Amino acid sequence: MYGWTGRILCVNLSEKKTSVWKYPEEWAVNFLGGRGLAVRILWEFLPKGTDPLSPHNILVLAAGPLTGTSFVNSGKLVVAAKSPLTNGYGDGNIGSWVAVQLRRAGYDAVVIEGKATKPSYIYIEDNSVEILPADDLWGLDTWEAEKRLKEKHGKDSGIVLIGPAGENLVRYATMISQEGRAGGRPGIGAVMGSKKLKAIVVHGTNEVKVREPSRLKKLFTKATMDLKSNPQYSFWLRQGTMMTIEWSQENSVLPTLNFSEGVFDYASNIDGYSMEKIKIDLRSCPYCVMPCGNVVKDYENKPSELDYENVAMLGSNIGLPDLGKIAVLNRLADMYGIDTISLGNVLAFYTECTQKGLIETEKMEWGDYETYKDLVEKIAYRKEEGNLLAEGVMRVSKHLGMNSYKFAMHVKGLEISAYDCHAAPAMALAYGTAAIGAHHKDAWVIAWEVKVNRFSYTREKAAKVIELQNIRGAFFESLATCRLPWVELSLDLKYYLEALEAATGLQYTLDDINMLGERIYTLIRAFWIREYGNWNREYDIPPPRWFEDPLLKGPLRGSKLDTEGYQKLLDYYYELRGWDNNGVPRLSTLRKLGLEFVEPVLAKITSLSE
Ligand code: PTT
Ligand code: SF4
Repeated sequence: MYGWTGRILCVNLSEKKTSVWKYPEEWAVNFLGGRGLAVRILWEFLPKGTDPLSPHNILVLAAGPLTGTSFVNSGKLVVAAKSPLTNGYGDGNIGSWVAVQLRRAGYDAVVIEGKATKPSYIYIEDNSVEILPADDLWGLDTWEAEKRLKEKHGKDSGIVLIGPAGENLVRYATMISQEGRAGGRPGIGAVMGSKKLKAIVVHGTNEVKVREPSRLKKLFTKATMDLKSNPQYSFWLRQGTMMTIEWSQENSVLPTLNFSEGVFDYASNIDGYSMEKIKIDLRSCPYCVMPCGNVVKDYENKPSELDYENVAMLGSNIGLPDLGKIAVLNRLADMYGIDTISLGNVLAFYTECTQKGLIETEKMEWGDYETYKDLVEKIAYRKEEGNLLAEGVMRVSKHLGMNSYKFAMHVKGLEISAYDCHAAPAMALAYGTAAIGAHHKDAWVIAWEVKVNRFSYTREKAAKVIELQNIRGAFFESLATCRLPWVELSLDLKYYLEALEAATGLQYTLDDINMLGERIYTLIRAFWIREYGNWNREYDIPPPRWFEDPLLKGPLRGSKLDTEGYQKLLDYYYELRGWDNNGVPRLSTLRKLGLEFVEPVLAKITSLSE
């Protein structure tokens, strides 16, 4: 086998045992790596109904066939587990040297189960794997702990780790790497914390074996030249994802005051140009040729790495108009290891609840920086009201009851990322049907939707969501490389197919990629159904706010989603996916995609249509 190492490292923390598993070649060919491999592993080995915070949950770190080959922007890794936030499939994609080092060490993935008796970390150096004590690291923030691990194991170590939020089982705790890379929105950091696992440190000394090394090198050079000659390249280096603030404001999709509006009066204070004024550095994931890690000096004169999502969720969505202060909240989130998107949702939801008198506490004002800063710490340490807020919007809303569910902005328990959908039905569908709950990574259809008719509910829109989910949510997540060269600088998909062929010797066509998407999406859907049991289409519907409370400001004032229209979109979506009208995959679809092994499990839970 070329491209893949064919080996998965298995670590059982309870038994303090490690082993190497040579996984079936068919898994590599049909699921590629990253997300595809992760869900295949979870389906096979995670006992149905596992409590996500119990030792039985399985944590998967999965690279892809191009990782570590130095192909453009290939230093990415998927981290997955059953999510403590959603109780369904959860993952994230993190840029980290762990991705590269893991493959150099000879593994495509690491699978971690069990629970250590005391704080520990895993140290991997090629075939040598140790479970080491982490008592002196437990309690430290991610920056300090990573610094100490580097002092001990060398600067070039790949390290992913958690902060106090993961240790304290905040349900939206993430993994952090390199101080500003975060991955695993649906609480993958809490899964690590529940296993008393502070960090994973990796060193590899081998080269990843590819079929045609010189062809891959040539492709890398050509792709780099293509990217660098794109007219947008220099502006990308200036602003990266931060350019999206201006775009979102212009298109009335900038999440504002808990997703009640799509425009923010102070958008220009927090956009890419304001960011450029306080920018001090530019960082990147490994092997990146178009770096986008904009580091700014924050309000407390410390470095903080900003992205669009962080700024929109901790800025306009909580009514905070000062980029330096937003950067402080963002830095704290990185140091504690909390997902910024969920955090921005929780803070906004809490503010609105106090304003509506649903919580017996002083009424909060939008943009109240000091209180927000205080709350971030309370959440990380589960202190006072932070203990409830650490549960995430869905559980806080269930706890408070009344009408709070109407403005609790999540799908399946995962808080919504930074695009308002009052006037974007396809994007609402993308959130409704994304693989992990409301995240934009699978289908960022909004860029296309604002150019076509924003208010229509057509079959074409459902088809576009699926097309993007298959390419972004399945192909890129399973290659595990960064998708931004394709999204932002139009790098042709054919490069990736050629690179795959040069690495593995296998020819994948665009049709194969589409099929891969159908297979991975359908298996992920089966996983949700298996874990939920009582599946129904209600789980695929975004919160009532977008259907009931129209926009009050901006050029699209008065807009809201149409309930019937959305149901129609969902019908089209299910039909095109080959799922029944409850969103359950049909037998014929399972068979077409080679997912027959799913059949007996689902058949015990629900009736399967032909
Ligand atoms: C991703 C989500 C995003 S998506 C952002 S900003 W974005 C937030 N970043 C956070 C952060 O930072 N700190 C923190 N404590 N929490 C954060 N939560 C949010 O997490 C990220 C980039 C970005 S920046 C994007 S769009 C692209 N995402 C990719 C993806 O998902 N897949 C892929 N194949 N390539 C991608 N390339 C881009 O990567 P999650 P990163 Mg991320 C500080 O983690 O769980 O997937 O959620 O990985 O290395 O930080 O790179 O405007
Ligand atoms: Fe990482 Fe940004 Fe480069 Fe993608 S474009 S690899 S997210 S630095």
